[in-house]
Amino acid sequence: MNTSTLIAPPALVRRAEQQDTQAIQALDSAHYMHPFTDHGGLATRGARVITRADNIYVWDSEGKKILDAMSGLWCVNAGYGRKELADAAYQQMMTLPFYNSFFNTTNVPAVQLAAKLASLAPTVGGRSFQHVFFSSSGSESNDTNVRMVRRYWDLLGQPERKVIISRNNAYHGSTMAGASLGGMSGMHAQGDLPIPNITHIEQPHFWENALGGESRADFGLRAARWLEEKILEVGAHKVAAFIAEPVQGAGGVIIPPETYWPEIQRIVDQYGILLISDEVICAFGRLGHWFAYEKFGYKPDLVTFAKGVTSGYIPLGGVMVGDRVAKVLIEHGGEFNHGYTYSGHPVACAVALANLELMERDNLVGRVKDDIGPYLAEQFAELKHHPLVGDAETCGFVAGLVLVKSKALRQMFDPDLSVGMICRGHCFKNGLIMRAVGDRMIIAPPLVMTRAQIDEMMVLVRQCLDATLDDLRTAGHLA
Ligand code: PXG
Repeated sequence: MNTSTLIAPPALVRRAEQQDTQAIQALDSAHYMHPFTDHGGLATRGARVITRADNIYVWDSEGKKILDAMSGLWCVNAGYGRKELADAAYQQMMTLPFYNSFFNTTNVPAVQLAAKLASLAPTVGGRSFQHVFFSSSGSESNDTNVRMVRRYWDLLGQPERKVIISRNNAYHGSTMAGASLGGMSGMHAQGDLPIPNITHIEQPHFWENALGGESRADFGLRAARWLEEKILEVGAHKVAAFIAEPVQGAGGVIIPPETYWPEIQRIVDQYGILLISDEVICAFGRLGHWFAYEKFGYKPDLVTFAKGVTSGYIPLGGVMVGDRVAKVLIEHGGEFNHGYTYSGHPVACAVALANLELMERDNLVGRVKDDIGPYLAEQFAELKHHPLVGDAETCGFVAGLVLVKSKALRQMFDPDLSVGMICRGHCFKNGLIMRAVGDRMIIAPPLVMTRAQIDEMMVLVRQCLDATLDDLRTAGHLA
């Protein structure tokens, strides 16, 4: 059947909510290959069709209202329906919808955004960020990092420094370099990854990797020293950089112990290697700071950003280039043979400027730090009393809880039971979007959320946990 005759695409865009859901699903599975999706399975199940959004809610094609506790995909920091961002895009499109930044050319929004980001990035330990390289996504930005780091060491006469160390269960994107830097075994298994000269150490995941009786502080130091062991194993003279997320996002909201980052800083300083902070999720208020390295007090050389810079309204990413790298590239580099058609896209940059202005005006970063962040932490901590919850942690406006079979024995469920997916199913049914990563349930809500909306979300979270518990008891998996 040629399903494209069912609905003409322009009509689909104009009147999505009045369309027959099944017809949209048929057209979807006939033509649209989704990211990270079992396409055969999706064709059988049919995709959920999201048609509109406002504030912290999205609606599907059946008219169901859903509280989006994942901010789209960790990105809609300013919430949905912000007219200021639509106006900025409209005005920029009418003025200059596109021009490139190659061949000695620039455009005003890109210049203004670079300067704005430089002013927002705090100087730590005398290191500042005066330069920005733009891309359109987190993955592209990490490809830029690989190119930049290797160029840096080449220019310094140390071309043998090629190895970039990352961590298992990290997420750094889905391009060849991004997926290789990432530590997702499922991604490495497809397409001969990682590419050469990328290697991984274990993640600082207290629940999974701490020894019996080990304190968080001791575990944090031990986990950081895995980096030192790897540097010595590879040979310090061959190591170019270490890349890490301040708090792992896609890996399941893994919050490192407080001792972790200071020890990582000691190690990268001792061996002179570059430090890349991948803040695609953690920057722009997510952890209560414009940039997350400030929260943990470490001193990166390069910072990856994307998502929240435009609150996801339009694709934009980039790399904040610290003085140490910028100086070498600018003063000794000549032409850097790297860049994208859409580097410094004027419309994306104009939307980012409007987004940052709005975030400043509404104090979205400050309220995560001092108001709704601490409030979410209090509410989430209460979940530790729930029989299914082994641990519940927050950091700014991300939170994760682990579903366990026995708290006393620190015993997890059999992965084949897919307990996280059972819980996620109840979330959707109850009108809540929460992600499941294995048996970790995670949230990263829009930063505009009110305390009353946090209460509303917590009611839904508890209902989903209770329903999951009922299912497990009924099926005889719990006493
Ligand atoms: N780095 C980090 C830390 C990310 O979280 C990327 C890079 C790649 O960004 P782009 O824009 O190329 O997607 C990300 C993206 C999930 C999920 O399942 C998370 C991301 C992307 C898709 C799914 O939690 N993060």
